[in-house]
Amino acid sequence: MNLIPIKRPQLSRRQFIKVSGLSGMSFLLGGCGTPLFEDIVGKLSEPLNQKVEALILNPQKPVPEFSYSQIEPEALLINSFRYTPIIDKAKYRLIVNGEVNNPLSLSFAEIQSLPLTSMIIRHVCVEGWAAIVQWGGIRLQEIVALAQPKANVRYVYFQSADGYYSSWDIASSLHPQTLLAYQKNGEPLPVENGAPLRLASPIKLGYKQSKWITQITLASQLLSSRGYWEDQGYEWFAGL
Ligand SMILES: Nc1nc2c(c(=O)[nH]1)N[C@H]1C(S)=C(S)[C@@H](COP(=O)(O)O)O[C@H]1N2
Ligand SMILES: [Mo]
Repeated sequence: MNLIPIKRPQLSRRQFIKVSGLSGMSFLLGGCGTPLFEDIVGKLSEPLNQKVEALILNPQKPVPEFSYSQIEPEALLINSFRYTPIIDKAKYRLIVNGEVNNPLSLSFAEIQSLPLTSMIIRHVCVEGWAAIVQWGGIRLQEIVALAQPKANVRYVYFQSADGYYSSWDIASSLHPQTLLAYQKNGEPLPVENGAPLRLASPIKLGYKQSKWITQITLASQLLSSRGYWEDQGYEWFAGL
């Protein structure tokens, strides 16, 4: 599915250094060695577009979390509309593109080298079940910031390896508890639950929590294809 007419300017090294605030450092994103990648990530506090910066610097109110003893390891049912795609973590790439100045192609190792956030939240499926789960992963806001979004970004599209797709508003995407998770209840994320990478957030219903994410596209407009379930009449915002 082709969600977004992708306009992807290839910045020169000079331009990249300018927009990202990096200086005097050689870099290569997408296939770069980890030490260099860490240097780039270390510069995340550099200027971003104002709207994104405001949402990150004045974080939205966190949803209260649960304690370890409240985790319900058996309650999270597998809900997959199709098959379970098996993804080789060694070959995996997370593509981040669309309305960004710095398109990304991140390996699983690079994603894991970013700061790990853990949270214990309730997952709620519209089919009438819920589960308290611990998720560990990287905040989506870190990935968005790394990609240097343009000022017109308002939506985030997610594409999954099983053909699933969804879209979120930018504010929910930048919420401090919206994670790209690769751990569940302290263990590596099982493949049925979306390994290598899935969304996990206490502010949206289960069908917004895309599993097996391969591509994140920042967009200025909401298109007619908004999500697998959303396009069949399920509410788009789906807030909890
Ligand atoms: N790629 C993909 N993501 C998906 C789905 C799916 O079918 N494919 N189902 C959604 C629904 S409806 C729910 S409730 C949760 C279930 O997550 P789980 O299987 O890890 O419990 O995944 C969501 N993400
Ligand atoms: Mo669901």
